[in-house]
Amino acid sequence: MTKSRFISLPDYVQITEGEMEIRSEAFLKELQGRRTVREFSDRPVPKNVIQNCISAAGTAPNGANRQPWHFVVVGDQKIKRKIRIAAEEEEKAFYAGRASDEWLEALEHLGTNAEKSFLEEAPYLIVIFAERFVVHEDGTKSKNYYVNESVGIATGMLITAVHRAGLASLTHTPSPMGFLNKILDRPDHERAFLVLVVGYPDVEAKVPDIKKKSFDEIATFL
Ligand code: IYR
Repeated sequence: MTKSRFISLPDYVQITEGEMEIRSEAFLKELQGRRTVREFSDRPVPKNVIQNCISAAGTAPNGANRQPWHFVVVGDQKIKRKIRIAAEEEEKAFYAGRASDEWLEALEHLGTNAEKSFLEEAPYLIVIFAERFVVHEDGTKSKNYYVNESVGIATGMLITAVHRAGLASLTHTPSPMGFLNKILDRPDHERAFLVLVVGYPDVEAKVPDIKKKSFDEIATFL
C-alpha cells in the first residue's frame, strides 16, 4: 500500500490544565452514573441517535485502520423475536450445565438466567460483528489485525456514546453466537462479537448494588 499523505492535526484544540481537570472530573462523574440494565422500556428511541452513537464508535483506534467491524441495528420486532428465541436456546444450555459450576457461581450475585425478554422489549439491538478478513471484489482475502482489541475499543466507545445520549445499554453475550450470522445474514468471515441492547430503562428497572474497584486497586503510578 502506498504511504498516506500526512496532514497537521485537523481538530486538536489545546486546553489549559485547569480546564483538563474540570473536564476529566465531569466525564468521570458522567461515566460513574452508567449502569448496565436488564429491564428496558419499549419506548421508541430516535434512529438518528443510534446512528450518531455508531458513528462515534466507528472513530475508534484500530489495527492498520482496517476498521474491522460491522454494526447491525435490529429494530424489527420479528427479527428481535428470532434472536430472542435462538439466544434463549443457547442460554438454557449454558445455565443447565454448559457453563462450569465455578462460572455459574461467579454470576450468581447478578441474578441472571436464561430468560432474555429484553431482546424483544428494548427498541434496538446493536449486533457488533468483527471482520476477521477483508474480502475483496475478486474474492481474495486480506487479514485484519488486532481484531478483538479494535472491536473491543469500538464497543466501549459505543457504550459510552449511548450513555452520553441519555440511554441505557446491556452488553449481552449469548454463547456461542453463530446463530446471529444466520438470522442477520452476515458472511462467514464476520464473527458476532457482542449484542448491545439499547433503550430507555424500564421505570421499574433495578440494578444490583455493586461497586467498582477503587483507583488504588486498579492502577499504579511508577
Ligand atoms: N451470557 C450469559 C451469561 C453471562 C455471563 C457473564 I461473564 C455475565 O457477566 C453475565 C451473563 C447471559 O447473558 O446470561
